[in-house]
Amino acid sequence: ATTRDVGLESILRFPVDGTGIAKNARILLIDERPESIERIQRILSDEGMVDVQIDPQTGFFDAIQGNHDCLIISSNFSDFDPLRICAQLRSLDNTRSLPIILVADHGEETLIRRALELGVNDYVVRPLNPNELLARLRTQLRRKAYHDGLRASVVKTYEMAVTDSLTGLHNRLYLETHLATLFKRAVERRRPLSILMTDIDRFKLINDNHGHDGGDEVLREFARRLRRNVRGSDLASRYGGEEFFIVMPDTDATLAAIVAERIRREVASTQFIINQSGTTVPVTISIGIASVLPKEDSVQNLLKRADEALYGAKTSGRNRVVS
Ligand code: GH3
Ligand code: MG
Ligand code: MG
Ligand code: MG
Repeated sequence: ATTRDVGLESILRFPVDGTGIAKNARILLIDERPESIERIQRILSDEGMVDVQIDPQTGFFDAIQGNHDCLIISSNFSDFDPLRICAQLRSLDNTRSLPIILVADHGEETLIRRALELGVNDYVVRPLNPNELLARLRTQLRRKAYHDGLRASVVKTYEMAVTDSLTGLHNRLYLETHLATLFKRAVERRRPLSILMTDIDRFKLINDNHGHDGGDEVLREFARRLRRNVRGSDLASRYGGEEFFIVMPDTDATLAAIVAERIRREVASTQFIINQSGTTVPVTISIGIASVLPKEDSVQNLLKRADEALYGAKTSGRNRVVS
């Protein structure tokens, strides 16, 4: 299946009807009147966990922790406008999609209209009808669950789109997007930046001798070694086939050559073990380095120089680093 299929499939599978409501919903109730709190708690006793805050400020800070599935808030407090909280919650990333249900008193039409304009999702009017409150709450919980599922699915689809499925490294799409950003930043800040273009030597022979699966295992093991040898701030990616790319911010040509040589030696000095058969495979790599020059004009030039350096490493005998 393609990345697109999988993303779409998980969106379609997500329950949108009434059957998928979690019984463990976490509801936040902000209300200061004891008899109202007690009534709402009784109505919700089967729906999940209800956290109660009687002070609106404290309730606000509780809400922005992002741990709740719905906020139920009373329309009146002795000296506080609850709509201020609602407006703030709508402006914060963590709570932008938190469902809010307002519990209003009879005759508060103006306040209800203001609340809905601010993005409060729904309201109920006292005296509370238990079935109505439950129905409105469940609608909001369902909407929240759907929204959360959709967001998780979008994140997952994105991650798949920028990850190489064989090695788990970033892929070419990710590299090309982020290299442009890192390059621009380096030039603007006059910071060094180097890239390593890495290609496994005679990889066709490895495939020929150990099969395509054996070749795949070599690629995976190479990716693991690569990861071990770069910093968290470096961007390691599989560019395609048996070509890998490492982008190293804040790294000048001298340091890049040291890192490249360390990787080359680590690959050449310890044979790769192909798990299934226990066969050992000697592997060597060639690396071309390019570093951003003062007044570097484009990513394309940088890539071109790395490619030329790699070509130089290949033609001068392989298993070497060329700058
Ligand atoms: P050189 O030293 O000049 O780089 O020689 P080479 O054999 O590595 O050169 P070439 O780039 O021509 O061959 C790369 C081979 O990698 C060809 C292709 O069949 C193989 N290959 C590409 N992608 C994969 C993959 O995902 N898995 C495996 N096992 N092989 C792959
Ligand atoms: Mg080649
Ligand atoms: Mg090769
Ligand atoms: Mg190649």
